[in-house]
Amino acid sequence: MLTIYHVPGTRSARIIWLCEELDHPYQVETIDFSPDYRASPEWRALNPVGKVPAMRDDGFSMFESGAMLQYILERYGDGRLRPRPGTAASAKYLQWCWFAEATLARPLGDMAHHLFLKPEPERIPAVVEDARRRAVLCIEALEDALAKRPYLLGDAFSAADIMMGYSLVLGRRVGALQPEHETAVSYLEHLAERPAFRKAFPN
Ligand SMILES: N[C@@H](CCC(=O)N[C@@H](CS)C(=O)NCC(=O)O)C(=O)O
Repeated sequence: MLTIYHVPGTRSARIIWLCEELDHPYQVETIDFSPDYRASPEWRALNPVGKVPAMRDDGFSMFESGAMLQYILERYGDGRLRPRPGTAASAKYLQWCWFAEATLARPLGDMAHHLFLKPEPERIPAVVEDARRRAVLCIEALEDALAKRPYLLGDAFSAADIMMGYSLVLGRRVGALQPEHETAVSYLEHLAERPAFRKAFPN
């Protein structure tokens, strides 16, 4: 059984969301998000840099939420939720998956670290403001792309929307996503209507 090592509200929600969309069986093991547990040899064996999530399937474990998503689609997707590899649509799909994690979530992570993850004396307000500017640039690029279509790839929901959906949940949490970002906010609200999203983010 595919096991998702989970902390509510974190990137492990992407994997629950995907499994729910695919109706693929999985089990959740909720873990302690404390820095001490994440620094433990037990957790480092699953995620060597002490981050969340990790996943186990078929006798191996892995880290990096985007890689888990691609693996699950390759192995269990039967062509669902992503365009056929090697096509122009697949290029755009990959672009948005990577953009969501590597370009948008990066400054959001910096904001999270300097707003609440680091001990208070180590937080640097200037880092938050710089990261906010970088994140807003990404949100504006996303809004341009979504101006004429409901999902990143057009009319069809894809796993790229799962990658982006979590990044926007984080963006809202750290305050980079603001009500003035009307297109991005209504895209996230639209994603949040999906039953699979509600399973991944029950609160
Ligand atoms: N690129 C990694 C990012 C993992 C990540 O930053 N996870 C967050 C929770 S969503 C975390 O563990 N943060 C704690 C930390 O960075 O110390 C992935 O997609 O799995």
